[in-house]
Formats: sequence, structure tokens, C-alpha cells
Amino acid sequence: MSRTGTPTRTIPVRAGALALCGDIDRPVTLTVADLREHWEQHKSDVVFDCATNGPQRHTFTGPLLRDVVGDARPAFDPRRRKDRSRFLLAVSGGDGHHTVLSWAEIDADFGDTPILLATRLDGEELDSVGSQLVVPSDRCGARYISAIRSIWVGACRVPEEPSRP
Ligand SMILES: Nc1nc2c(c(=O)[nH]1)N[C@H]1C(S)=C(S)[C@@H](COP(=O)(O)O)O[C@H]1N2
Ligand SMILES: [Mo]
Repeated sequence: MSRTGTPTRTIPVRAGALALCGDIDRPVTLTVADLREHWEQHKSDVVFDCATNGPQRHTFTGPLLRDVVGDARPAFDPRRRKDRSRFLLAVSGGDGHHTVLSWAEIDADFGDTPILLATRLDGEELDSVGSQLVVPSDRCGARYISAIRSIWVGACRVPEEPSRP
């Protein structure tokens, strides 16, 4: 598969906005202004290592990924931990760089990681560029996807156990 072959790249989205899609009850397109105005903002001082440029230190502000995706109502039973633990999120940038997370990483009953959708980077508002994923628990920077264009949410379906002879 080409590196731009994400499941969601055909969805047209305004510059700086992201499409929240997949197995969710309320698919929506969100601007950075929406992310700033509709959810509580959290601040995060982070250091991550870039394979090309070495250690990077930044201050990000934005809502918790859990709050934003949770309000889109992923198609799991929110009372059942095992059901929630099946879900994945694929986050894609405008340049085709994309990564996956599990819902369990951000779920308060599992990893409870304060992953953000940044609206501000080092005092600069990200409205025209787009939101950036902030993964404070990661040692390296590869999942700090910038200029986010889509977040796909869905269950991981594993193949059925092969029948035995
Ligand atoms: N859209 C997009 N986001 C990206 C990348 C990329 O190639 N495309 N590279 C990642 C990598 S490898 C690193 S180390 C960080 C670098 O973040 P910085 O430029 O803000 O220091 O961005 C990440 N986010
Ligand atoms: Mo990097």
C-alpha cells in the first residue's frame, strides 16, 4: 500500500479542519476553533526525540482526544470495558503521514494517557495549519501528527480461529 493510502483520504476537508469518521454515531468536521471552543483546554509541556533533529521541547494546548472522540459516540457500549478495548483510532496528516492509537491508551480505565488535539503550539494558534496530535507518553516524535486532516475510529476485527483438521 502507498504511504498515502489511508482509509479516509478521499474525504474533502477545509484547510485547518479535520474529519472525524468511521464507526461512530456522529461523524463531524471540526475546525481548530471548534476544538478550542467546545472542549476544556489542557496544557502540556513535552520533550520528544526526532530521529533527524534530536530532542524537541514544546508547549501545546488543546482538548483531550478522549473528550472529542467520545462526544462523536464510538459504536461501542460505553459501560463495557471489553467492548471499548476493541477500538482503534487512525490519525492522518495532510501530507499522508498517519499513525494508529488504541482507544484503551486514552480510556481512563486503561492507559489514561492525556493525549491532546493541540489548538496552540508554543503560543501560536494552529487555526490555519490544523491541529497537532500530542502524545506526552511517547519518547519519540513520530506520532505527533501535524496538520491533522482525519481521525478514523473503528473496531479491530480479528480473523476467526482457523478450523482444525
Ligand atoms: N503530518 C506530519 N506530522 C508529523 C511528521 C510528518 O512527517 N508529517 N513527522 C513527525 C516526526 S518524525 C516528528 S519528530 C515531529 C516533529 O515535530 P516538530 O517539527 O514540531 O518538532 O512531527 C511528527 N509529525
Ligand atoms: Mo522525527
